[in-house]
Order: sequence, then structure tokens, then C-alpha cells
Amino acid sequence: MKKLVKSLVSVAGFSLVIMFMFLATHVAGQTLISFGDPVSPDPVALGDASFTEFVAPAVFQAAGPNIASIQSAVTDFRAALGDPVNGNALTELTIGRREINWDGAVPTDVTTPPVNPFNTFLNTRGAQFTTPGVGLSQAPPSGGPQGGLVTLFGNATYATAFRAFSSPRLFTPVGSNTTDAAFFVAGSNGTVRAAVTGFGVIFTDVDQPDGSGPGTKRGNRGSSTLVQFFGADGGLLFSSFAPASPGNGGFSFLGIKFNDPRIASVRIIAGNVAPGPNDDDNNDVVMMDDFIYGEPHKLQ
Ligand SMILES: [Ca+2]
Ligand SMILES: [Ca+2]
Ligand SMILES: [Ca+2]
Repeated sequence: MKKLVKSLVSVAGFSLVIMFMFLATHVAGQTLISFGDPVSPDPVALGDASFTEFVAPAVFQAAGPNIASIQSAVTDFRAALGDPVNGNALTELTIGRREINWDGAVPTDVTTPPVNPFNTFLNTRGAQFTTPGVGLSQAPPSGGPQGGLVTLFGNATYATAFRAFSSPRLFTPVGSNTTDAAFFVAGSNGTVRAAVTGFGVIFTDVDQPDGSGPGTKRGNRGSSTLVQFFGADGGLLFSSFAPASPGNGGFSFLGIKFNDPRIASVRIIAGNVAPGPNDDDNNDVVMMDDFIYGEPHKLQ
């Protein structure tokens, strides 16, 4: 009997350890859990290893049918990163933030052909963008000399499916729904790696919220749009789904900020499919607008 009680206690203890592991990995925002690793029966050692490395960022998010729906979250995020906007200053500044609204260079309604890597802001604002797809383009939803997203993706519905937060242009990968951002000291032309305290992105037309699925299925997957934040060693610091706003041309914002510059790169998965098909119950096509991030500081 004693033996049975002892083994029950040990089973209960083991379950607690598993539960702590589950909580720890979820609190840490790590979606990859390795069940193959040996599980230590010592919860003290496990707790030490799991909790000390995670630093929680401040998270800013909002979604809704119009610009006003997300404006206060964007304003709060800008304030958290700090003033001023450092524009195209070709040096590392101690304070402030950088912003890219994709609307510069006259005429501003031009559709820029997809390029990879996208180095337009590499030297001037310390950010390089790449995609596993064909390239990255700036375009208005429709119109301009090249016809905007409508012509770029050959889909007339894109004229009304998406709207700009900052008019007239949006930013999008072509041939993929993934955009990677890496940070460098401004003025170094990509030669000096850097990290930022925070990074935020405005999306248009995130339809699918966390936990819902096509048709009557519910709770079978996450939101269509995900942002992952990585440190200098490539380790995942944090990841979060963007909030959704169903309908046409809605807006979503997701930004996070740490107390120190530790975000060296960001992966943005915008929508659950590469742009091209109609935006519907199965295909949640999503476009990006303003990127807002802390001043890139040289990695120490
Ligand atoms: Ca814009
Ligand atoms: Ca939609
Ligand atoms: Ca959509």
C-alpha cells in the first residue's frame, strides 16, 4: 500500500512538472515544445531554467473597420518608442524612432516592381526587407501609372479589399505571404548589425481571428497573420497573432516593445496565402502599411 501511495505521489509530481513545463513554455511564447527531451523530476531546477530567460515586452494591439479603430494604439506605441521620428538621419541616434509609410518619392502612386532584397530603406532607416517569394513592392490598392495591387496581382477585387492607413501606398511580398526584416545601423549601408527596442506593423484586411476556421469548424487554428520577433542569436523572443477585423479594408495593428534593444529581426506572415486569389472564407489575403520601430542600435 505504501508503495502504491508513493508511486501515486510520484505520478502526481510528474504531472505537475509537465504542467509547469506547459505553462512555462506558453508564458515564454515559445510555440515549439520538445517532448523528446528528458524530463527532470526536479521542479526547482526546471523552473529556474524556464522562467529566467523570458522577458515580457509591452504589447500594443487593436483592430477595427477604420483608421480611428487603431489610431490610439498606434499613438501609444509611438509614445512608448519615443520622439522624435529620426527620418533619414545617416547615423545612429540615441533616442527616437524610425517609421516607413511606403508613401515617399514623387509620384507616390507608382507601383514599384518587386525586388529582393528590398534595400530602399537599408541605409537611410536601418532596415532591410527580404521574402522567400519573388520580391517586395510598394503599391496603392489601385490606380497610379501601373495600376497598383490590382495590376500587380491581376485581381480587380483588390481595389476595395484593401485600404491604406497612410495614403496612398501599401507594402507587400509577391509570390509569398512572408516578409523578413533585419536591422542595421543607419548610414552603415547594411554593414553594422543593429537591434531595436520595439517594432510594430499596421495591416489592412486581417479577416481571420485566432481560433476560428472556415465553415462551421471552430478552434482549429490561429489567426491568419503572425509576427515573430528574434534576438541577435536568432532565438525567438516573442510571437503574436495580429487581431482581426472582418469585412473589406479593415485595419489591424500589432506592436511590441522591450526596455532594451534586443529585436534584431522580425518575420511577418501576412495572411494565410500569398496575394493573388480573392479574399474569401478560405483565403485571407492581407497587406501591410506603416512599419514603426525604435532607433536601430549597434549590437554590442
Ligand atoms: Ca502608406
Ligand atoms: Ca476581407
Ligand atoms: Ca483578408
